[in-house]
Amino acid sequence: MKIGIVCYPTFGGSGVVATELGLELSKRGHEIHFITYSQPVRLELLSSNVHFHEVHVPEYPLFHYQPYELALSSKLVDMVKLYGIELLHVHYAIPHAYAAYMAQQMLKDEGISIPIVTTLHGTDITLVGSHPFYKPAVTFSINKSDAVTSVSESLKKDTLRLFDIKKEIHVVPNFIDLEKQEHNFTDCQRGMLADENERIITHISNFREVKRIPDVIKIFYNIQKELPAKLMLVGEGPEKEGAELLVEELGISDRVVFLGNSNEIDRILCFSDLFLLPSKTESFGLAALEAMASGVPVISTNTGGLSEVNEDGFSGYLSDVGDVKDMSENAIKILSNTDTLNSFKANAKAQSKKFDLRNIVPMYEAIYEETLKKFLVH
Ligand code: GMT
Repeated sequence: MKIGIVCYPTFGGSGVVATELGLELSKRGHEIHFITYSQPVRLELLSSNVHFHEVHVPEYPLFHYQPYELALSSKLVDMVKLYGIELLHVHYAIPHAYAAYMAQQMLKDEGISIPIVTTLHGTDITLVGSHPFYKPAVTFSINKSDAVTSVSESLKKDTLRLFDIKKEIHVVPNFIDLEKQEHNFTDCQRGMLADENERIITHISNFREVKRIPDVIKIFYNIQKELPAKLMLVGEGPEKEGAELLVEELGISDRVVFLGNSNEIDRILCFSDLFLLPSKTESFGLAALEAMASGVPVISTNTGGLSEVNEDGFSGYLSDVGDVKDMSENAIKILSNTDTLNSFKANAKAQSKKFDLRNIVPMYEAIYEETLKKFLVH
């Protein structure tokens, strides 16, 4: 099948999922065309089955806002015609589902039919999409998609609660390539960042307010009072400056390392003992799954889809949003005894197996086939 994938090319979870999905589909014989404004960060290897088409938005002084969705829909039309793309899979409703619908209508005018599969990732629904400024356009684009998927049951419920949706929503959870994980980094080189007796705690995100970075730091502050530990903060975003100030204020600068954005997440997780994700909202929590696949237990909140990923008392613990005390106590419970830590590490790995890409990617393939079949009949 020739599939066009539209996504954000950044370090955000939706872009990562879209890229890993495209790469796996290409291995399974499909021809994949990534169409976005720059090369997705995890798209390192281009092969004869994987193409990347950049969307340019020409600067024009008259435009106060550059019209990306216009440029994207035009690019989609051109690429569908040039490469004979049979289906568009758009990740993140805003503005991708909207632009894809426009492309679909333009192509229809030229006698070309192409179905759209839209995957909802979370913030396009829970934070941005439901804002009154966007809601009518988001509702319209979801309802006009030929198939709709969401990354968790919780996100499906939120979508149905917040929007007037007439389409069936298929839940297809995010996934992880466990085989790739197995082969990566047997030599973790943890000595480069921490002493032998120190526990390594990690947080990875885009440092937006929703990630509750001050909670990450406060939980770590409580942990390091009880046992020797280091905190690795991975990512960049608006909350980073405040985080640096809080770390200094608490007098723990020598125990906190800011690593910035990284393409070496596997390497960092390889030497981590515990992952912190105290988010205010999280439709799935791909970062938590990536941690678990590396055998790192997760201390998270119980918001959104996190309880579908992290099993309380098994792969880690879940607490209410903002309950720093409970999250700190749970973290210390796991970290203070090596046997307990090792059994949580093994459990985390076992839990991640539920999300092996070999089980999940065929779910997308089945949706593509079903959608194409229905679409061609009409
Ligand atoms: O969490 C973010 O800020 C990034 C965001 C995105 O759209 O890239 O992540 C969302 O999609 C991920 C992939 O499906 C999910 O794992 C994240 O839970 C979800 N984020 C939120 O719901 C806040």
